[in-house]
Amino acid sequence: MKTIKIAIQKSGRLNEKSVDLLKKSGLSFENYKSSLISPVNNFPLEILFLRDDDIPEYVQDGIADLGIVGENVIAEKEVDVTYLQKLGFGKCSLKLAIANHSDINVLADLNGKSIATSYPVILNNFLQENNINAEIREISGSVEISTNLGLSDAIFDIVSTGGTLKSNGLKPFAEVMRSEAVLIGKNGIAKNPVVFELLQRIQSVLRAEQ
Ligand code: PRT
Ligand code: ZN
Repeated sequence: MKTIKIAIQKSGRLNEKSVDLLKKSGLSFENYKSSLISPVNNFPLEILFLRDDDIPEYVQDGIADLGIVGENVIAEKEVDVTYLQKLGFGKCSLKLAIANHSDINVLADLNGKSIATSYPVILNNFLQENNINAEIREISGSVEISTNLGLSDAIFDIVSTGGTLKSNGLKPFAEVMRSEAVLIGKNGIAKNPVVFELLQRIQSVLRAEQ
């Protein structure tokens, strides 16, 4: 039988907890050093270490059978994959935020304004659902400083503690989506006996941690 591949984040906020979860599920492997693929020594599985942005498409296209990634990234890529399990870590929220002294008070005030974000697809869907006509400025990082620099009237970004917003003179304005890390699979993979066994183990780790 073909070895099942699971894609996890190579480095960043989800790497350590993804590795921990798989290790607690009884899998023995080396965490990412320089090799992008690690075989699991005691289970018919290979771990692929990727940028989180690439994981949804790799799973949709079947290059990986499974993946661990934030719901925000899945929503942004608009992929067709199967949700297998919420994992309870990487929790955050995607929010619109404005400057403390902003004259924006209600959603409709965003009409004609510009919003900076790294999540243009999620933002565009939200604006369309709410009949708001605003300009989306896509930037790849440090979204929080764009308002101070006069590049945008509002931002749309991930918030967890809210500390980054605060230290940049911004305040949350509206929550658009909540997110946490999830286990996804390519469509149809849940029937695979190796995947079934792994899912059982993951679920018993999650139950024990509750
Ligand atoms: O290199 P790679 O592309 O793989 O990683 P990345 O830099 O794109 O992502 P990374 O590692 O920063 O985050 C991975 C995932 O963690 C995200 O896609 C979210 O699902 C989840 N997550 C949870 C977060 C946060 N919490 C978070 N706080 N992702 C980012 N942040 C950032 C946010 O962008 C903002 O700049 O932290 C800042 C805000 O934090 P607070 O606590 O000040 O509000
Ligand atoms: Zn990323």
